Amino acid sequence: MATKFKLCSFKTCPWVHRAAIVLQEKNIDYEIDYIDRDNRPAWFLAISPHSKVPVLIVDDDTALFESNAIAEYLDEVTLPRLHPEDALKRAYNRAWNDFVPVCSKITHLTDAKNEEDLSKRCGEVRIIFGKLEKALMQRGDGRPYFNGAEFSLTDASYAPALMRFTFFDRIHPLGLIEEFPFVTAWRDALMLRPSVLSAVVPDFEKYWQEVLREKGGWASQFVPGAAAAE
Ligand SMILES: N[C@@H](CCC(=O)N[C@@H](CS)C(=O)NCC(=O)O)C(=O)O
Repeated sequence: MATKFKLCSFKTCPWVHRAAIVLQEKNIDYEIDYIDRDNRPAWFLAISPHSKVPVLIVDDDTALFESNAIAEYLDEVTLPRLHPEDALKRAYNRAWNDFVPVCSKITHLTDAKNEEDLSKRCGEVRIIFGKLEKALMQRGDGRPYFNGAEFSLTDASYAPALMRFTFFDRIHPLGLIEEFPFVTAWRDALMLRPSVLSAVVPDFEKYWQEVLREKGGWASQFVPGAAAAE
């Protein structure tokens, strides 16, 4: 049995962020190993079937991959439970956790090739926010989190994308999330949650900006201090 869980990571990965939020919510002592994305070590490739992070090394025999499986496992073995007790609510939360991969459309706003492409991508994000708004309105349990007062695995699932959206929105205001008051309030609560803030590298917003600037794509012009694109 490993003495500590080890989370294999890239610094900006939202899926790692999700797993790290769950570790932090449960006060689990863990190590984080940031590996080189462009030169993934052989030991990592041997334990990650699709060569992706996160991987959680649980013990000498077992490494878990897929952020959702990691989150579910941690929730089963360590209190406090972050899934609702009620079976139907739990299933509903799991359904929304399965929906979270669409959030790559949110995090990839940074890949916009020009104004027109950004506007098309914003249209896709608007559809996602519309679906989340409806779910948040229907849940009827009050704010601030997905299920109401209690932070859940579903909050951990969406916080990474909503944080990265917020970073983008701060350097290039889109006026988009404001169309969805429930999503805005949810995002605001998640952006204040200590686990969400501390499950990333220190000064993460600056680091995220630096990565965007270094990528040198069209959207990098919005990073403070960057030269405007032609
Ligand atoms: N479904 C996976 C997605 C993980 C994922 O896409 N990780 C990215 C980093 S953010 C990755 O490792 N990409 C490397 C690659 O695609 O080669 C999960 O939830 O863990």
